[in-house]
Formats: sequence, C-alpha cells, structure tokens
Amino acid sequence: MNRDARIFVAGSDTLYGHALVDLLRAEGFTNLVGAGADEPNPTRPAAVESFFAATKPEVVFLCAGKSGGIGLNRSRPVELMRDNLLTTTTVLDAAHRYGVTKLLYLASSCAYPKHAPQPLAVESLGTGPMEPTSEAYSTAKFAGWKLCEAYRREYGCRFITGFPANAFGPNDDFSADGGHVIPALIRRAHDAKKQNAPELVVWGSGTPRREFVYSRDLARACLFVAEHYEGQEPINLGGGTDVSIADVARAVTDVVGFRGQLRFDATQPDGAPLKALNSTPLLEMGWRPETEFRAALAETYAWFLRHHTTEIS
Ligand code: GFB
Repeated sequence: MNRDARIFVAGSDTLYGHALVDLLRAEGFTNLVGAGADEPNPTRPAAVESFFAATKPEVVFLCAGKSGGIGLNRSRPVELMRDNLLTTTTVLDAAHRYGVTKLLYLASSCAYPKHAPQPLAVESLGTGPMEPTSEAYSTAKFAGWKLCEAYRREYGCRFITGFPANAFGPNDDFSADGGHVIPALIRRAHDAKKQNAPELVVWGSGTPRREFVYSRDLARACLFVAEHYEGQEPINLGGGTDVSIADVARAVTDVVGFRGQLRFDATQPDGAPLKALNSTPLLEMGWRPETEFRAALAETYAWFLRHHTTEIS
C-alpha cells in the first residue's frame, strides 16, 4: 500500500484499533483519516456518511464495535449485538458507496461453532451452534462476515474478513467484570496484590484453552493481509500462543507479582472448552508473530500501571 494512502481505522479507540494506528504510523503511513477524536460514531449513519464524503478513505480497517469477555456477553447481549450490527452495516454501506478499494473487517473467533474441529479452520464456519455465552455477539460478527461476502458478490467489493484469535494488550478493557480474561485478571491480580489478599478468584475450572495473540502482532497481521491477501475466503489471524486458563492465571500473577493462592470458581462459566485457530494460510504467506507471550503480558501490565492504577476497580 502507498504510504500516502488515505486509511481509516474504524474503532481507533479499541484494543485492535490503537495497535493498528500505532503500527501504521510507525510504518510511515502518513494519511490516517479519522484517528482519535475525529472519528465518527460508527453506529450513526449520518455521521459516517459525512465522514466518508469528506475524507474518501481508500483503505478501511473495521475494528469498531463493542466487545467484551464472557461476563459482559452474559450480562449485556443486546448492546453487544445491536452495536456490532449497526456498526458493520453502517461502515460497510459507506465503504461501498464511497468506493473504498480494500476493507478488512475484524470478526471474532467466537463466531466459530462451539464444537468445530480444532484448530478452527474457516471451512467450519456456520456448521454448528456457537458457544451460548456469547451467541448474540458472535451472531453479529458472523453476520458481518456474511455481509462482506454479499458486497463482494453483488458489487465486487474487496471486503476481506479476518477472524482474530483472543487478543490482549494495551488500551484494552481492564474492568474486572466486563473485560476479557487477561486484562480482567491483570486488574484483579493487581488489586489483590495491593490489598494483600490471600487468594485470587479465577472464573471457571481453569481447564479451557485459548489461543492468545498480542495486539501488536494482530495489527501486523492485519496490515500484512491488507497488503498481500487477495483471496475471497475469510482468513484466520492467529499464530498466537495456545495456553490453558489456569496457566494464563499463573503467568499473570507472576508478572503482576501477586503471591497468594488461585481459587477456581466453578460457579462461573468456562465458555468454549477450546479455541485455537488454523492460521496456515496466513503463515504460508510468510507472516510470523514477533512477541513472546510472557513479554507481551509484561508490556501489557506495564501499560496498565501507567494508565490505570489511580482508578478504584
Ligand atoms: O476471555 P473470556 O472472557 O472470553 O474468557 P472467551 C476466557 C476464559 O477465561 C473463560 C475464563 O473460560 C473464562 O471463564 N476466566 C477466568 C475469565 N477468569 C476470568 C475473568 O476474570 N474474566 C474473564 N472474562 N474470563 C470471548 C467472547 O470468549 O472471546 C467474546 O465472550 C470474544 O465475545 C472473545 O469473542 C474473543 O474467550 O471465553
């Protein structure tokens, strides 16, 4: 991509979006439209229309859309589904009408069937029921993929769908109840350390496994796909680290410096027993992750300390 291409990262305030904007700037892309305060509310068609008319982006990374961990998906399915459906339909419609040359839509690994063969391959999409705890949100992300396909089929739009592994990193939602597992455990382990608590509660059995990818590596994968992928199939954005929740909790408490006990709370849901992606197509194109898991956790905690330790959780 030309370094002066007009690029719009929709959702520049999200975990993915922040990492992408930082990467694009570091890679010398000088024409990022709408980053930060100038970004329109993606659920407001009039605001998105005016923005596209004024900036005419050539490339769009669609990272916008509220997301959260298993706790938020159980407590606020309406907001998660409605926000993502509105965001995706609004931004894709404007991207089509203003002739965006290439768009990468970030779906989610939870859109895969709960019991699909692992590691998850795109051929499994739509072959079985999704994990119930995040079904509303997952259905919205699945619909976003299908809408990208429809625009490609009807109008020839180069709208690509990427399915990321579970991502973590700076600028995430670190709330104890709403965040994904890594930021939520960082928050709670940090608070437990400050309060000299004897134990840290970990939701579920600790046995589920997840593939985690650092947000900076995910951003690199998104840029790589935008520059090199011309396929019509969706593409998994993984290449991350496969680890059990129990081992994640041990790694987080080690990085945070919490020395108490872990207690696994079986009254909380485990969600999908396993989520790991088959990212062979991406890896065969030559993309590789760069950040080791523990180093990524340490960078994430360092960011948290710089930005969050004044709040009361
Ligand atoms: O990251 P997480 O909320 O999302 O949960 P999913 C992963 C696993 O971590 C589950 C366990 O087995 C949780 O029970 N866990 C342990 C915790 N302690 C905690 C904690 O303090 N907070 C949280 N959140 N989990 C998400 C979907 O599923 O995957 C989203 O809900 C999104 O919609 C995301 O798609 C990629 O990986 O289970």
